Amino acid sequence: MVDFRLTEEQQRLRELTREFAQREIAPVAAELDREQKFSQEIVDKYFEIGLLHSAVPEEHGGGGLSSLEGAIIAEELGAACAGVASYLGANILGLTPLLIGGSPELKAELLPKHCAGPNLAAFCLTEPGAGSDVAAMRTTAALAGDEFVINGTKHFITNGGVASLYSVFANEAPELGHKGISCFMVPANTPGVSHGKKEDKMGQRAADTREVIFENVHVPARYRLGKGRDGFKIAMLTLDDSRAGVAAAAVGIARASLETAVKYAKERVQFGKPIAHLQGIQFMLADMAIRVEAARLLVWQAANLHDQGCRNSKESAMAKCFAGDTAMQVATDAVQVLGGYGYMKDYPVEKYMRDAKLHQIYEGTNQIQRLVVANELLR
Ligand code: COS
Repeated sequence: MVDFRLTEEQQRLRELTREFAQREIAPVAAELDREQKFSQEIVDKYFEIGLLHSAVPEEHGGGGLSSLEGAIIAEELGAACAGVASYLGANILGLTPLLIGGSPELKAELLPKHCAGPNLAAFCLTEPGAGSDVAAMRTTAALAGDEFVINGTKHFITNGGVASLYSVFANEAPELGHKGISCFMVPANTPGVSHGKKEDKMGQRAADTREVIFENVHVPARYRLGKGRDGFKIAMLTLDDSRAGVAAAAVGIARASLETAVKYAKERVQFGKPIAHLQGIQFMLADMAIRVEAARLLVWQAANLHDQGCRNSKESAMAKCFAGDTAMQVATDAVQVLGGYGYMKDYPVEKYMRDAKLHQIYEGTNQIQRLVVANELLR
């Protein structure tokens, strides 16, 4: 049976998040964007309503929510401010490798402490010379007694300067390419960890995006996840999971763009009547609405598959690609519906358009998503 209805509990979760996002995030979104300001206050309040660590199982101090529920939340956050959605979501992204590959002992050591407060994690995969090509990473890890020593630089790291815990990918045997990569949990206060300057971004400016530098960083050998040298797979499994959430935030941008355009079209009078009466505008609004619904269905399918324990590489790549492209298209169309006003900062749609662009780039470019889909088709 296919049932697209949310349970009463899920509907309440959506209402709770929407109410929170519209009260605490939307009113400050323009300011955070303008000032390129990260707001810890929002993190604190999001923690207080119990959603910050929502994807972590309850036994480890988290909310125990499913991927589908994570997608419901992410859409609401994305509709309020994609930059904030990005940094709240990056906490879950940073913790997912630990959830996938951590031993029960390591989870028990790190997760309850992290989840007890408004703490953020960060996912340190990308490097200056290793974006789409993960296996080209140059960060190394060397075993020394009962510790690993990590050296290297990660960049474009969301929460880079504000996280207290990093999941860090490093190669133990560079000559083996992706087969040498391991993933390590690294507390931010470990000696040798530092970060670079905050990146000055086109959009999603509320998120703290930086280089994170590891210079002779010693971590206990037990902080290595999985069996070791299986970090590439941990990264791919993490991205399979996280892409649905990122896609959901993109749906949020698209939905907010559509809502703004509909409201404006009903109010804006030209040629003696609201422009909503013009078929040229109506067709644009209809196409925008069709794309939003289709994107949400792909997101829910990808998240639902994950919740059923099925591999969802293809479906999460499809969702991420389609939702990212949808956010860009629908935000651009919203600017067009608002005309000259849409291009001004007095209305939120120019921000939606700038924020949407990143959804075609991060968490794997949309070209990489198409590659993943094609690989699955041609396997
Ligand atoms: N789940 C489990 N295993 C996976 C997997 C997945 N989703 N995808 C690939 N693998 C495995 C493969 O089965 C293969 O295993 P073996 O070595 O045992 O044969 C291994 O990983 C290598 O796979 P592949 O040859 O497909 O890797 P490529 O180097 O060709 O890269 C892409 C694959 C391009 C898809 C990958 O590097 C990628 O997703 N890049 C984008 C990274 C990204 O999203 N960066 C954004 C930063 S995070 S914000």
